Amino acid sequence: MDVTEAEHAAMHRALALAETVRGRTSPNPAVGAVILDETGHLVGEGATERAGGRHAEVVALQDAESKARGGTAIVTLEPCAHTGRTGPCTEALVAAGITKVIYAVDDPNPEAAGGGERLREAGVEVVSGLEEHAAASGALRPWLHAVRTGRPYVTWKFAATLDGRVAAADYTSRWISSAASRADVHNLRSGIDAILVGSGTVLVDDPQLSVREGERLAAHQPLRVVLDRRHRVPDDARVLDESAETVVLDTAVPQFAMKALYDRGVRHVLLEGGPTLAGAFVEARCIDEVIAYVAPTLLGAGPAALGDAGIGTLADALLLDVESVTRLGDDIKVVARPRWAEHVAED
Ligand code: AOF
Ligand code: ZN
Repeated sequence: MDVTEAEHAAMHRALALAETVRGRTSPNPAVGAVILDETGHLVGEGATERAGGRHAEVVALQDAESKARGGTAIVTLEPCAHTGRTGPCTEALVAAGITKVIYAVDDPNPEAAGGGERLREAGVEVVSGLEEHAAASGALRPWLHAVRTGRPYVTWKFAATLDGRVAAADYTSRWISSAASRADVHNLRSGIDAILVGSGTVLVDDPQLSVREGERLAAHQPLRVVLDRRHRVPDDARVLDESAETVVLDTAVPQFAMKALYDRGVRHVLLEGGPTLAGAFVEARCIDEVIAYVAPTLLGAGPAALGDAGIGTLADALLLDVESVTRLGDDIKVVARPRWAEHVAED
């Protein structure tokens, strides 16, 4: 691959820029872009704005102003060639005098694809596939999944004891996980589109499901979603307070809920509880990623993290591939993916 050290570093910067807008761009992808001038100096950078706003390339070009002329654009996703809510980025790049474009992942969206080819036709040197794995398994992952499957990417998160329980026999559950794990969950929530719980969790825990920065509410709040088929959620539930937007769906069928959320522009869902709902999602194969916070505690009684998922015998056990294992305070964080899930990164 014909790529300099400065260009490679610029791609790492573009990946980091994309991370900063996770959860804030849906239904559009979280993309990062960097402009290097003719001599390889960074002169502009940007990330996707909220849906309907500027694409990453345009933000970076405007940041670079006239210094973009003769320069190189480094983008995590193939520049779009279409006029959607904004004009084609390919034309903006050409008009700014960019002579080389390096991008990580081909755009799978049929409406916007073909940008690489269009740029070559305009005489621009194009390199694709740089850091493709990192980009496809990073900030772009939920969006790529949603484009391919037509439903949001679902991360199921739970905190359990070493013997797999999410509450004690009397249903007390605060706090099983360490302060470090809880801070990590807030960080996770700050980068997703929607948090999903069942009415059982609302009735038992009365969670607010908001994102806090210290004592204060964070500026970006994911949509709160409650599945409440039997209309059990009381009017004074904290999940219905003013801290964020909430939708209550009167279905218990994961596929219907996922379709409704997709239609609202949601591309990444964090499934937070409880065990019955998680069981239904596993049974419906609607889980793409599992994040477990395991505390060095034993309870011996109390509900298990996962309720009945229709698995009756060991041969039918759901197998996961472990992506990472980290220590957070005294807890262990495991990130794993069901074998059935699309392995975007290995494609
Ligand atoms: C973005 N940000 O940085 C890039 C995108 O509806 P539009 O006009 O905003 O177009 C959205 C499509 O553009 C999106 O689905 C993707 O295929 C392409 N690229 N989109 O929001 C960006 N580079
Ligand atoms: Zn674009």
